Amino acid sequence: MTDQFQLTDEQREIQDLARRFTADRITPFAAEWDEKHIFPRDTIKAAAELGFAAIYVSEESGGIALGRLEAALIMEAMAYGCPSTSAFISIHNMASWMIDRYGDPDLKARYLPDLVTMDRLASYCLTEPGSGSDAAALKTRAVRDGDDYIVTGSKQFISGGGENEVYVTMVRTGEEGPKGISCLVIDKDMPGVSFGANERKLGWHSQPTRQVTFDQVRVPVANRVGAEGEGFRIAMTGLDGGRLNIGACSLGGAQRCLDEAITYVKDRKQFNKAIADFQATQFTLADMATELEASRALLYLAAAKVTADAPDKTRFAAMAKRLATDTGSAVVDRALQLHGGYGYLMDYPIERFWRDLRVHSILEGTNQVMRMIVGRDLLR
Ligand code: FAD
Ligand code: 2MC
Repeated sequence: MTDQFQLTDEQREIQDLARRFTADRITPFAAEWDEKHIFPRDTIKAAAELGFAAIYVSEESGGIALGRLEAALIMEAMAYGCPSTSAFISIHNMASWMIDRYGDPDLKARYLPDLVTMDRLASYCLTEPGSGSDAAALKTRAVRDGDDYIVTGSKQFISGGGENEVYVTMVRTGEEGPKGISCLVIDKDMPGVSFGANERKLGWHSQPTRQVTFDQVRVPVANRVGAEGEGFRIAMTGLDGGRLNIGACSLGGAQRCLDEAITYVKDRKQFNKAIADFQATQFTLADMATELEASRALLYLAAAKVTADAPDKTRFAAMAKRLATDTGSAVVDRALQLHGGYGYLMDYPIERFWRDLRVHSILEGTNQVMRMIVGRDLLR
């Protein structure tokens, strides 16, 4: 056995830091955020004080310049308390990294200082009402007018919509398809930006989701991230990391429910025995733990590949997201079953995790799209 399969001391320290933050600032409050639909802006800002707003943003830009495995460890730890809040912080990280990685020095200087501290929060805007999985079919148009673009169109399902100050937005500046797409940073307070109602959702209650509409919004050309026509590639490289984090959020949520189930079955008695004494219960727990560890191992490997910019990183990120999110939901579902009727009540945390994790198989690319990415790469 070599150190290849162990976390380093530094990685363990980061994991411990994120776990302590979660135990103090997230876990005790997450049920109330969910029930009352509270957006915990103060807690999110406190995460930034630990560097968690800019985990893989460079040090020159004020980030902590860690790798994707470290990011996954942080997301997994925070999701143990609240997957929705952890995923929200992940999206901010993804958008900030896109500006740092592809933006020019002026753009970085104007946006990143406030993003790394979370004085301003960032959304990622790709999906539109008519284009979800087929993201390259997006229609929001940006027409050049002197030193500005005039942006018109709508983005659907935007996490943080209406609340966040910065919108990293994919727009059409050229031909149909992926090559006609560019990436612009749009501010909440630019004239012509408006928001739909907060969507009423099954889970992810600790953060708002809204449609964002651009009505002839004048955006400086200086707010473009990368060159014209590079927006789709930039959006996709952002998602390589985002998908790892969403998978990590499922792992953290599922681990919490497994731990809750272990405690519960030792305590709960039926037929004059703890239900933990039934072999059916033990086999269920064994499968939950095994499948979770297997998903975790693949996700950590995929994270290492994204950090290393390996040629197969996109395929591995897609495989890991697909497996971790499907497995996470299956583990939580079995934890709910082991709690019997009590698992269905809001008095226990399981139903919240069940609702929160469900969307991870849909967003940041559905799990069918993940299979499409993997299948295409295998057949290339
Ligand atoms: P569709 O693309 O219409 O898909 C419907 C079904 O058809 C799915 O099962 C899909 O897998 C299947 N399907 C489609 N094409 C194929 C195919 N070729 N082969 C097989 N099956 C296929 N987007 C953002 O840009 N930013 C955000 O911040 C954001 N946050 C979100 C938050 C929430 C709570 C939700 C629910 C969504 C969010 N999204 C966001 C949007 C999300 O990424 C999309 O919902 C997702 O990509 C799927 O798009 P769609 O909903 O239009 O479904
Ligand atoms: N990294 C770098 N480049 C990439 C890439 C990646 N991961 N993926 C694609 N590209 C490039 C690709 O190489 C190609 O460039 P070129 O022609 O120069 O080779 C170009 O982008 C177009 O790629 P495809 O030909 O694969 O494009 P296609 O339109 O067939 O489909 C697909 C791509 C289905 C993978 C993409 O549309 C997709 O990921 N759809 C799902 C949308 C999604 O994930 N939405 C998430 C929204 S965010 C969210 O939900 C949040 C909660 C924040």
